[in-house]
Amino acid sequence: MRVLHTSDLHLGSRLFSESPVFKRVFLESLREIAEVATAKSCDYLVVAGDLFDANTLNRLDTETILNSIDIFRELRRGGVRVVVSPGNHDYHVDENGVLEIFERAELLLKPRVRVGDVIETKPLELGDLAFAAIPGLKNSSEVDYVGFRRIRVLGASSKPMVVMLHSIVDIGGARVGELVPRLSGLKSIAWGDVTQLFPQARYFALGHVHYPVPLDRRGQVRAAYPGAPVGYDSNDLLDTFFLKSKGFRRRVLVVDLDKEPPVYEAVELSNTPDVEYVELPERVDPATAQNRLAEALARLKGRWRVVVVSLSKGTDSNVLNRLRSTAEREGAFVYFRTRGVDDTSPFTLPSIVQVADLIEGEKRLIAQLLPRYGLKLTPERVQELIDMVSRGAPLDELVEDVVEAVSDVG
Ligand SMILES: [Mn+2]
Repeated sequence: MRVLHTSDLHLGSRLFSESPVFKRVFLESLREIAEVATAKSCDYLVVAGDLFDANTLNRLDTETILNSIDIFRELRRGGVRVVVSPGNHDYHVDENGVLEIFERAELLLKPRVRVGDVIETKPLELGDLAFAAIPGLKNSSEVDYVGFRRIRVLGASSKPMVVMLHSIVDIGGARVGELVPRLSGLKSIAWGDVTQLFPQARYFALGHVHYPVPLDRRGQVRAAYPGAPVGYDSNDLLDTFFLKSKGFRRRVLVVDLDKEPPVYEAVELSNTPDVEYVELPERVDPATAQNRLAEALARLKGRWRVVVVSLSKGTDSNVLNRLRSTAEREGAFVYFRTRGVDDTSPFTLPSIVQVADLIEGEKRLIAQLLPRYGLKLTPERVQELIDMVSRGAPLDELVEDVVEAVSDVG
């Protein structure tokens, strides 16, 4: 049995949304991954979370939906079965999100998972294998579920198991935070905890970490992160640049599960961004900036040429406009990062204290705004409604509550 393991495709991501051309890179990379699965005679395409960037259809564009349907249908016709577990971006609490729609249309298979006081996970038997999933959750709370033993594996299966896990896991005692500095200091799942939970696991197909771990091109593994094919923010683009400087491209893993321990081969993708990085000095003049961009563009090969430009806060907007139009003319994409503003890692979560401050600040702001709109609601009630939206509460329930709240005004 051979599986193609990928994760974090983030289809429908807004990363390149301003560019009608670059928007397509997510789908093109999915197409290439499907081709690799077929070319390498994989029985399964395993996506360990965040296949989609959002969890409901209305937050994804039609092109993304239609093209993904086409690609999954081709895979099915070719005899490759697609098994997907939810990540923190596409997990839907009521199990009626985009993954469930694709599942119902028989375009993908999804091991059953229910999140309540405990996470109940039911392995899905397919052929000679069983697939189990632990989803990625908001604020990485799946780490606590595992740590506090609040996971229940339902139904016994004697088949070798692929455990699809969307979280930060310290593989074999190696702390991911030490391997990927941007993740250091974040809570993670202990290796001993997952191996104890899933004693019959042959392979842990991990997702959530966008950087490939291990980096070697082939070897024996019990658990691995293939990394994101494209990523979803400029930090991922910088990681792509960093990987290139070490001689690596973004990749998927072909894992042979008949071997014990499994043997993997990293297949590098060509239909993903080739990235260069340029740091512009303070008060840079337009000519110098343009030269630096031209040099970077000349170093880029391939179809998706991306330059990440780091600049200081006060950089003249004329400079930005010129760089943007130069890149566009060249069929490339330029991504600006402002020093001192965009440096923070997207993985850094604010501490609980900061979150409490945010909620207080939000309440004060709402209190100031409400009279302006002639509304007599309490700020707390508005916050409840905001919470309902962010929890993804069903629309009819939401509308009902809003109507009720507004009619309270009298
Ligand atoms: Mn994720």
